[in-house]
Formats: sequence, C-alpha cells, structure tokens
Amino acid sequence: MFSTRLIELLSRATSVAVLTGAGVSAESGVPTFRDPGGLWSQFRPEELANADAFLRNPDLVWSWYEFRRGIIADVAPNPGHAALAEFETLYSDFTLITQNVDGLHRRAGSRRLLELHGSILHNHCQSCRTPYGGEADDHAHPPRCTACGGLVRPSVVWFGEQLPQQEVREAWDAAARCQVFLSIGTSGEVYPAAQLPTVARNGGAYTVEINPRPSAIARQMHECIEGPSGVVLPALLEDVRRLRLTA
Ligand code: BJW
Ligand code: ZN
Repeated sequence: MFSTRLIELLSRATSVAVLTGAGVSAESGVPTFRDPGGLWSQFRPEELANADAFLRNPDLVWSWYEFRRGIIADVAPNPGHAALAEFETLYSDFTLITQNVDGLHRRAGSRRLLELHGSILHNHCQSCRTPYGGEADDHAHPPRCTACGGLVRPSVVWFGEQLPQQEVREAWDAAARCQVFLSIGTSGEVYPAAQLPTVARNGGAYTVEINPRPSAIARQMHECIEGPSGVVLPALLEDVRRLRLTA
C-alpha cells in the first residue's frame, strides 16, 4: 500500500511534522467545511466565520457554533486520531499542527499539538478579549462578557483575523526542520496553513498527502496517498513500527 521510500524514511526519521484538517475528523462524524454535505454547503462561510458577520448577526453565528459543539460532544476520536497520537511516541521531534478546532486530537492523546485556528471549546469577549469561563447554556444567544458587557464569541480564528503568533512560529519552525511532513485531510484552500507543506519542502522534507482526493496543494507533495485517514494512518503506523523493530 505504501512506497518503500516513505516507510524507510518514517522508520529512520527523528523529526516529523504533520498538518491536519477537517477530513481527519470526518470519520468521527464531524462534517468537513467544503466537501458536499459539509458545513459550508448549508451556510455561506462569509456569513458565519468572520467578525463582521458575528457583529451583524450574533445569534445566527452563535447558534451555528452551538450546533457544532453539540455534534462534537457526541462523537469520539477515530483510528486516524489514535494513530497520530501513537506516531508522537516514535519520534524525539514530532509536531502535530492542526487547523481543527474540535479538540479530538487532544482527546485521542496527542500532546505535542499546535491548534492554529483556536478551539471551539473555549470562548472570549469580542470587545476586550477576556476569556469567558461561565456557562454558555443559551444556545440561541451569545452570553455577555462579565468584564465589559461585550458579546462573547467562540475562541476560533475567523477569516481576516491573525492566527495565534506563538503557534505560528512553532509550526513554521517545525515544518522547516522536519525530515518528513504529512498533510492529512485538508483541502489546502485556507492560508497561511496551506503554506506549510511548501515551507517543509523548501527545508528539505519529504512531503506526503493523505486524502481521498487530491487537494489544492497536492503539487507540493512528493507523494499522495488516496484514502481516508482513519484507514491509511493505522496501516502506515503498523508498517513503520514493523520496520523499526526489524532494523
Ligand atoms: C478526508 C476525509 C477522510 C474528507 N480522511 N481526508 C493568501 C492567499 C489568499 C488568501 C489569503 C492568503 N493569506 C490569507 C488569506 C485570507 C484567508 C484565506 O485563506 N482565504 C482563502 C479562503 C482564500 N485567510 C485568513 O483570513 C486567515 N488569517 C490571516 O491570514 O490573517 C492574516 C491577516 C489578518 C488581518 C490582517 C492582516 C493579515 C485566517 C483563516 C481562518 C480560517 N478559519 C476557519 C474557520 C475556523 C473556525 C470554525 O471552525 O468555524 O478554519 S475556515 C475553515 O477552513 C476552518 C478550517 O480550519 C479551514 C481549513 O479547512 P480544512 O480543514 O482544509 O477543511 P475542508 O473542508 O476545506 O477540507 C476537508 C478535506 O478533507 C478535503 O480535502 C477532503 O477531501 C478531505 N477528507 N474525508 C482524510 N476520511
Ligand atoms: Zn469584554
């Protein structure tokens, strides 16, 4: 199923970086953004995932996130998440960079994790950025900030907003120094995350995509493995482990 080159590289490597997107959580039952039937097919992204939309229609945007929180609370990490948590234990330098906000990598046991687009599990004030730790039990209306009375929003990164700077620095460093870079379950349509495979390739890494269909950044890959990550990743882990044991 896998090239000898990839299995050999992954069994000898000391430094590996991985970028994940919504596809990794698809087999858990979390809809992706841009696939047919995905989150964007029912709602236009520009209506929902930016600060102007939130200020224009806070109830609509808040209830969309509450709907998604409901989905996430009812699902579990899948074998793809579990395999990535296991990969982390094989390498002295391993970085999992995710665009996902669903917390499933952490629930699967991944610890060397950078969440580039924030977390849907947390909230903060849109006006003064104070974290909101209170109960958000009204699914139809966002709560008000206890410090300034401003609107409370999910702690995710919307279009036009800066990504968390420390995470960006660490992600770019990890991509630039790794020997193997895996891009898994992302359409590669959203920047700056979609730039990471190029950073890795320019730094000398072997770049690999795992996706049922070629993404917008497939050209940046040395190798594309077509398939669902919940099937491909456990099989890849098994082959790498086997070669490490016999080497
Ligand atoms: C499977 C599978 C299975 C299915 N197994 N795979 C350069 C060029 C052009 C534009 C820009 C640029 N730089 C910045 C921009 C603007 C903008 C942008 O990228 N726009 C593009 C749309 C063109 N970027 C930004 O605004 C970013 N901020 C920024 O750049 O700030 C700089 C700045 C700001 C202000 C002033 C000055 C400078 C912020 C981007 C934030 C993105 N936020 C979202 C929403 C997060 C909150 C939420 O969850 O609601 O993040 S958008 C959405 O897309 C979400 C995702 O993380 C992100 C990526 O999507 P992803 O994960 O790739 O999912 P899909 O659905 O697209 O793809 C799923 C894939 O899975 C598919 O390929 C399937 O085939 C596959 N799949 N089943 C494996 N079983
Ligand atoms: Zn506030």
